[in-house]
Amino acid sequence: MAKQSYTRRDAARAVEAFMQRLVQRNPGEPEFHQAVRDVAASVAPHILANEELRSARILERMTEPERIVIFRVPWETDDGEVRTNRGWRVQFNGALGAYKGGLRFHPTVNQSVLKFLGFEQTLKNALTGLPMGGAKGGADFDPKGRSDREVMRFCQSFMIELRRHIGEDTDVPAGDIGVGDREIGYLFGMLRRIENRFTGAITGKGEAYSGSPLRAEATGYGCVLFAEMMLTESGDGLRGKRIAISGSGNVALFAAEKATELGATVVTMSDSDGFVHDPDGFDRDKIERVKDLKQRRRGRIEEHAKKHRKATFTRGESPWSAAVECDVALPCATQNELSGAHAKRMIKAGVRAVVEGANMPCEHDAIEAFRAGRVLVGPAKAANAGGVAVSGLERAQNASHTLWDRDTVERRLEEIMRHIHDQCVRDGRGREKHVDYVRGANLAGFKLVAAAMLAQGIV
Ligand code: NDP
Ligand code: 2IT
Repeated sequence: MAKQSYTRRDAARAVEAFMQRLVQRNPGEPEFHQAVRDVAASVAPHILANEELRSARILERMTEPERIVIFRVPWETDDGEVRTNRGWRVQFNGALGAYKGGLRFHPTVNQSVLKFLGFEQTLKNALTGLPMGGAKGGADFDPKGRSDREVMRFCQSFMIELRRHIGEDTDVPAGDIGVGDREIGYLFGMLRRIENRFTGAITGKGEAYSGSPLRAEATGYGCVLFAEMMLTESGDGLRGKRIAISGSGNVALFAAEKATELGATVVTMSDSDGFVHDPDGFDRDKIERVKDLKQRRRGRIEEHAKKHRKATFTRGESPWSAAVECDVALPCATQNELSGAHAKRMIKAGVRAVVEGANMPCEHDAIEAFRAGRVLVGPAKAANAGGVAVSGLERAQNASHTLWDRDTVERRLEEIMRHIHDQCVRDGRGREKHVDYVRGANLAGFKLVAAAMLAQGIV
């Protein structure tokens, strides 16, 4: 007992010293600091107990991206005005395979955001068990309000540079916020034209041109499957539960679809304007209508409330700031959308599990509050790994010039989510029954990347 409390104090000191150096080396990158601190806190005791990891300075090396490419993206509006955006690709860690990770187009994109995402992606990809390194990229471009032609010109200009840095065995991008079917199509079209090759260097492609079945659904479906596994592990399930979801994009929509299919009631969805509360629940029909509204018509979630009598729209709030009553919360919009103060109110309102569909949606204080309140937390790098997992399967299908049927992909997705869940339980179960999925995911992912890095020497 005495030995363990000494180790814990020691670990806390080691984390502080490590973070001080990291913050100094990477000034002005709060999201990156936050993501690293979360992992460092989980893995410090393991590193302290392992001389080989310490002397190889594994955590120092793992938190330094292998490469960052920054480039100019000039393009023309429909009115003939010239615009300049900034593009990035952060190739974070290639120890486990070719770099893999999404592209985000959003005005808030900057180097800190992409480094946090690339770092998280490295551990997430490791957890899938597929041979994929971690990367992330994107641009500070806002597709909102732009015509299809403007988005196409932007994507083409972006790809003219990005193509130098990607390839099916080098780095394989996919979608993320602001990069959906339309953008992937334009990006792939330009890549194919420049390369004069039909390559698998982008995933999330349409099924009409060699994309995998179920890639669109994979992140949301995987997240809900993970939530079901977490609840089942603690003796319950999703059936009959009230689920609050934030966002109404790719992840949120398919999470809502799967949750409903498993017998839960989805009571909220949101976008950056505010949230809709529908106490009757978003059934399959309503979800299809939200899909049409947000994905095809590119409208605002508020419209849904106007069409359904009992549904209400609250501008400027989220399901979390309003502490909507629910059993399970699925934050599926963006980073740091759920604060410590929100978490405390949600606990009072009865939330029992929070499963992250978005990347790092919970602030550090929120995670701490949920932990203290014994609320189960499914961390993003485990819970939303279904998307990149099916991207990995798409890559495999493309490399073997074949396409699998939907059932095969669905079975593989379930197996991979089960594998991730079991690794989290293995490394996250303390002496009590309660599973700390945050620690479990961090530690399991870290061990996999660390082992590959150790084997490959100082590179
Ligand atoms: P989409 O662009 O399809 O949807 C994003 C949704 O979140 C929209 O409803 C959007 O509202 C809302 N949103 C975005 N930014 C903000 C913000 N700053 N404040 C409030 N709401 C916001 O993105 P995805 O669904 O693909 O991604 C959502 C999250 O899931 C991200 O964190 C992403 O990194 C993560 N993720 C995505 C994967 C994928 O396969 N796509 C895989 C794993 C994780 P609005 O319409 O108003 O912009
Ligand atoms: O955050 C993520 O895992 C993604 N945006 C998906 C990345 C991918 O390569 O499919």
